[in-house]
This record gives sequence, structure tokens and C-alpha cells, in this order.
Amino acid sequence: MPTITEKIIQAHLSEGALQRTKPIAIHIDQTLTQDATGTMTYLQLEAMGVDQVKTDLSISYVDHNTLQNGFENADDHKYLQTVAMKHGVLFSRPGNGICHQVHLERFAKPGTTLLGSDSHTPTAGGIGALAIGAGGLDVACAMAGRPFHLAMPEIINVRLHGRLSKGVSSKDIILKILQILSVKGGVGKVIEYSGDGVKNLSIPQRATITNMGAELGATTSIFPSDEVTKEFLRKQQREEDYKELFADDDACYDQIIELDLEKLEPMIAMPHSPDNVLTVSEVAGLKVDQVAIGSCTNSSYLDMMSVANILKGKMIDSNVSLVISCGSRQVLHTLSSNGGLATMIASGARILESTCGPCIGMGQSPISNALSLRTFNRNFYGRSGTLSAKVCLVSPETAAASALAGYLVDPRTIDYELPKEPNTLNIDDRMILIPNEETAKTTKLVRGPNIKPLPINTPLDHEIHKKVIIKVGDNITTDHIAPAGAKVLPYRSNIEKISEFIFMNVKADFHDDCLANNGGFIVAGSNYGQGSSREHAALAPMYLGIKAVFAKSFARIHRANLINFGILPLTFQEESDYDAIDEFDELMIDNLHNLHPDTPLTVSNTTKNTHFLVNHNLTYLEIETIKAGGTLNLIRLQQSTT
Ligand code: MIC
Ligand code: SF4
Repeated sequence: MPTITEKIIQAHLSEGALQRTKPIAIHIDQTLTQDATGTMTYLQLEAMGVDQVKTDLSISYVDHNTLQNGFENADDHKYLQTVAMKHGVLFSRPGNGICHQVHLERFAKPGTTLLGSDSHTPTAGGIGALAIGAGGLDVACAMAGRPFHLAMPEIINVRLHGRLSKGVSSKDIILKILQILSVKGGVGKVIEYSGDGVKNLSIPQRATITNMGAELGATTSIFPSDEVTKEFLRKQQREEDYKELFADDDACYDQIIELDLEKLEPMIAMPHSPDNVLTVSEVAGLKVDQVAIGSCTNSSYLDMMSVANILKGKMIDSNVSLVISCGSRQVLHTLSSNGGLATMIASGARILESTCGPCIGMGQSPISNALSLRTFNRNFYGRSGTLSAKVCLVSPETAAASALAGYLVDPRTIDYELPKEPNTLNIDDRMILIPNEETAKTTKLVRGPNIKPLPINTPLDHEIHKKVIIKVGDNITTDHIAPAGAKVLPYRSNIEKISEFIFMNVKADFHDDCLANNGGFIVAGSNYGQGSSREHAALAPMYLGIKAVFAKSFARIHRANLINFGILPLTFQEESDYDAIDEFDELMIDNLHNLHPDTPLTVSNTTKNTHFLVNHNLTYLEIETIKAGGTLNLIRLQQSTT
């Protein structure tokens, strides 16, 4: 009877039972980090006093902050390399590729659990791994051998039928699902794929779909592991990692969505949300200024070869800037051997290194008021670095065809050759450093001046009386809270500095108002904290004295991050209570030392002389964590009593 998700969870269960929405804990087999979240993760691992990681495999990728326009990025990389070699973590050097693409190619295994300090960790669901994105502290805990806590997800079954038509890609499948479910439709859920259409999708195509499950807010997404998976692993010279994995025929799902691939059209997510989806044909003809191809969503060999085949023998439009980044050194190297890269260069494409690059605003900000077509997964306001730009998300085929034309083109209307799977791949893992006993003994940690000590919260007060520093609406992303981009990312290891940028594009005074009022509260609408797993969006507000967030609802990873750093995540019982609060109202919460699961809290608005009830939905463990002032404090308390 079990689904794929239930099979993997059952095999890894360390606490609880498989009852939907109830708290469970699972053993984690593999972890991954990337540099933008990794420095904090390893500082936290060090703070826990862990000598050697306890997982089957932990790997640290450097793929986000690679501009190095100053010493900060390079210093972070050196710290990451040394801390990895000291504590038994593999290290994928800058240039080796984007974490999710490399992990899919070289390490992800069907049937295993993977926890990554990046929200797109579910990319590995394409190969049948239960791959979950989390805050860095949760990943550090997993490396320390602790189980990962989550609510047993509900499971949505998406049944794919038939085969995609030429010009329609797996990106269009996930954009269609986003149109159906929206950016909060997956919260607390796993999206499990099945149907006769699955066998017609390659592993990277499946991974594009599970990658953008993050945009649904889903806990993760997963595909079966079948003959296609086996063949992919064989080409990657790791057939021994194959394990067949299907849901039972009578598996029970909470919701079923049927999708006919033959009827699907090219889709486009319009600004500024991945669920603002239309068909390309509805908006074809829009003038395009920039096209960016790559990111962990669409940078596989087949994606790149579709692009090369479309560009072949043609020149891009004179008003379009086309940038391309391959997802991994393996893809780039293979393209350089088979002529695909030469085709791209000849067409006028600007080739970037195999990193996240423009996806996280590390360069290539488009011109003012631009329409930028990107094969990425997020088009949140401001993420490209140009506030006035309109970023749309499309498939590689739509992107390449539009780069040639200078306007948005439905790729079904053009002629090109469909790419074929390569016979051989350039497999070369020498950019991945492997730790051993010797490196553990002899490596000296290198901590550059930008790497500042971890700020730690104080235990929870019994009564908190503070002002509302900011009130925001629905679907606030962690990009709104803690923006990325070339100016900010170098400070990911320096919380004092990064706290100056919190809510920068929403309310520029947020930082100063926090300081002037000795911290305060945040009030938000639904799905607060969607998007990136960056724990800086909790850690920096904590540093500024934020004690609680009152929201209509929370995104999963951000809620966990708030708890990890001792900030109360509270939900309104009534919409009208949200409406009645204004910025700078003073709120008072008391009786906090008597927090109990399922018991609401009474909040007094002392400015307006009113009261309202909020839920906290905290488990016993989460209550202990918040009371201690966060996970690290709780671990220290536990260590001092054993
Ligand atoms: C993103 O796509 O937003 C990021 C950058 O990869 C983040 C992680 C980060 O902020 O460092 C994510 O997806 O979790
Ligand atoms: Fe990197 Fe973009 Fe993928 Fe995040 S979404 S991991 S920034 S490529």
C-alpha cells in the first residue's frame, strides 16, 4: 500500500509514526551544503563540537558566491575547504558546478535521504531520493548524526500521461503544476510523480520538475526509480547505486492530479512570482532584452544541447544579451568536446562559469525596465539586481528561440534538431576533494577576517512587550527579507553586516528601527518566508532583536529556521486580527514559560487596547528549543546534562 515517500520515510524513521501532519524524525543518509549557506552551517557544526560527520556522505559545494570582487568570497571558500577536510566532508571546488546538478550526476541515490542547506535540494528527487531543503543548522545537526524533524507530509500524486511534443519541455510541466497549485499549494506536502509518461522523461527532465517543487512550497518532490534511472546511473559509471523504487499499485494519496503531456504547451511565469503562469502563445511577441540560460533547474547536458541545436548557424538578435551557464563541469566539458559550446559561442552567447551566477543576482543584472527571460526557478522582485526589471521563467527552448528573434517565441514554431543522449560523458571527479584521516589530523582551519562569530540568542522571556517594526502582505520571500546579489552575498558569514540589508527593498529603515526600539515584532500575511532556505532571514532578524513573527501562515523551511534561532512563529486565528494591527503598535505576549502544544496564546495590543488569540503549533521539542533561545542553546543544555 505505501507510496514511494512512505517507503523511504518508513525505512529511515527514528521517531513518530506515518500519520499525516504529525511530527516525525528521520535518519539522514547524505547532506549537501553550498557556500552561501555553508559557512554558517559549518560554524554551527564546529559549535556543536562534532569531530567527524556521522552521515554516509556529506559534501560542501562552492557555486553561489564566486565573483570574488573582494577578499570575502575567496576567504569563505578557503574556510569551507579547510573545515571540510578537517571534519570528513567532501569539497566540490568552485568551477565544478552547481550543487544540485553535480549531486544528481555524481552522488544522489534512489531510496536514500538527502538534507541540503538549499531549498532546491529536491532536485535529487528526480533520481528517486527523498531530498529535502532545510536551514543550515538543521543540516549541521544531520551531519552530527541527529535525526531531521518534520511533519509527516500529505502526498499529492501527479500522474503524467503520454509524451511531450517537440518544443515543449519538462519546465513546462512544472510551470503548469505551479499554475494549478500556486506557490503555497505544496506546503506540508510531497509531490509524487507516476503514470505512463514518466518513462518518457530523462533524469535531468525529472530533476527540473522536482527542483521547482520548491516553488510550490512542497517538502519535496519525487519520481520513481526505473530503467531510465538505471541507464542514467550506468552512464555516470555508478550503476551499483541503482535501486528500483515504485509506489504500490494501491498506494493512497491525499490528492491526485492528471496531466496529459501531449496537450501541454510551452508555459511562462510572468513577474514576479513562479506561479503567475500563462502559455507562451498568450504573450508571444513581447520584446526581450536579456536571455539567461542555466541554473540548477535547466543546465543539464540535454538542456544545453537543445539550446545549441536551436542556436546552430544563427546569430542572436542585436538587442538581446544572451548568457549561458552549464550546470556542471561535466556538462561544460562534454559540450566543449562535442562542438555544442562552439555553436553557442558562434551565435553570440556569453559563456559564464558553471555556477548559480545571475540566478542569485551575482552579476548580469539586466538593463532598467528590461524583460529578462530566464530558465531559472525564481523571478522574485529584485532578485536579478535590477528593481525595475521584469523577469519571466521559461524553458531552455523558449529562451533560445527568443534570443534569436529578439522577442518571445513559442518554440513549437521553429525548426531544430532534437538532442540525443551522449554516448560518453566527460566524467572526472578531480575537482572534488576527498577528506581522510590524514587531512582530519593535519588541516588547519583558515578563517578570514570576514568570518565573524555566530550570534546566539538569549533564552525566551516569560513576557515580551515590543513594537511591530514592519507589517507586510502575503507570499513574502526570504529574498524580500534577506536579499541576495553581489553586494550582499559576500557578508553571509558576517551577521552584523548582513543585518544592515534586512528588508532593504521593502522598508529601508527596518534595521535602524530595530536598533531604535530594541528589537520588535514582524507582522505578515500568508506563506511568510517562502523561497530560499537562507537562515540569514531568521538569524539576522534575531540579531536585531526580533522576538516573534505574527503571520497568517508560514513556509516550512523559514518557520523551522525561526524556531532554530529562538524566534516565535505565531499564526493569527482571525484575518481581522491581522487587519487591525499597524506598524509601531505595541504588542504584549505573556505566559510564555507555560507554552503548551495546541494551546493558543493571548496577545494584547497595548496601543489599541485590544486582545487577540494566536496559535503557535509548536511541538514539545520546538517549545524546548524556543525556550532555550534556539537549537544551539538547547544542544548545549543537553550536552551539559549528560
Ligand atoms: C536560492 O535559490 O534562493 C538560493 C540562493 O540557492 C537559496 C540559498 C541561499 O540563499 O543561499 C536557496 O534556494 O535555498
Ligand atoms: Fe543556485 Fe539559483 Fe539553484 Fe539557488 S536556484 S541553487 S541560486 S542556481
